[in-house]
Amino acid sequence: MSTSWEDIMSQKVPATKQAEKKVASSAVDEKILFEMYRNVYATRQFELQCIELYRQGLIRGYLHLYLGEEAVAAGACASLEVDDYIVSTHRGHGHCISKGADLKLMAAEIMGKATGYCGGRGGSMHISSKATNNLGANGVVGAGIPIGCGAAMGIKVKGGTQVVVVFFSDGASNQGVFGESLNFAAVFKLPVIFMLENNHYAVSTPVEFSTGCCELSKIGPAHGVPGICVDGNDAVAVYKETLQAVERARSGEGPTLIEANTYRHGGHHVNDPGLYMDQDVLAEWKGRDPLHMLRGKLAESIAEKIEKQVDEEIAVAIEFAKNSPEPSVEEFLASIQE
Ligand SMILES: Cc1ncc(C[n+]2csc(CCOP(=O)(O)OP(=O)(O)O)c2C)c(N)n1
Ligand SMILES: [Mg+2]
Repeated sequence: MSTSWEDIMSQKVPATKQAEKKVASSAVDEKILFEMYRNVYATRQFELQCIELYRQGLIRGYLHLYLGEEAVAAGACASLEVDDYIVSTHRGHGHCISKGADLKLMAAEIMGKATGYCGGRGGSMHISSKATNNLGANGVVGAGIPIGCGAAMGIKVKGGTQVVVVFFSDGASNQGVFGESLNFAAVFKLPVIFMLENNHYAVSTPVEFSTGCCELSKIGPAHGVPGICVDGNDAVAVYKETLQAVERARSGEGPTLIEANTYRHGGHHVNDPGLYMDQDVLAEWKGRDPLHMLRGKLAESIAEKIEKQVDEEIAVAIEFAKNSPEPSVEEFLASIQE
């Protein structure tokens, strides 16, 4: 690679030019590769730190980890412009980070501090951010799917050019609202991409135990929505497929369903040891770790620079969160009266 990490990341390319460049080249631009690796690595390290904070009692409530699935969010978000929208899930840290979240505000929110994205009142499962057009995580399985369609309808009504990526998993695909949303999006040719993160489990239930048609991408065509299946552990593959779907949506051709096949690296949440998971299958998936797969595409020196920068950013974010105040009762009462 001829150019350095700093050279590439300091280039200021207007958003429209970036879009042209992404579509024009079939080989993945270095800047996109670096951005994806930054986000995969940041999500991995951020969550490993969150586990430590949880064990110290500094994070309360549920903590659903995205470990093993990081390439889906990183690949999908790399195909988006800053003003495109995403809708996240209860397993949403990777979505937030890949859409450009400020790690300080994320850490503070997860630790329930007043300086967090939602004033510390939402925690891990409810982060949203106007600054990055992240319409938010959702504790209700499947509820983000129609929210994404609503946002896409809003864009269409206003004559905008943005698109919406809705993240959800295999369990959510069995909610009735998924079929309704596919149909609605197809009828109105909405600029929405349904990103189905098939991690093969809904809590402890394997997808084969709950689903008649386990080739989940096939659910799309039944509703008039193209369905594509991609290796969700390969960030580059996810990026390329999403980019095509984004172009389709922007040009008014309507929605796409992408089934990204991936696997959790552990149980459903931080306190679930996941002993019901077949340990041989888990080992196979870990052997195809999305972080290692992407790192292998980068020069060692560049990967190390990205990692050093991210490690420092995470350390600063956690210090910020630890030193931030708890939300006050007065502020809380004032906000609900607004
Ligand atoms: C409507 C609803 N039903 C049940 C639950 C309890 N619940 C929380 S997460 C989860 C599993 C979701 O599985 P999936 O959609 O595959 O997402 P994943 O955890 O794999 O990311 C369930 C059943 C819920 N939060 N909302
Ligand atoms: Mg699942």
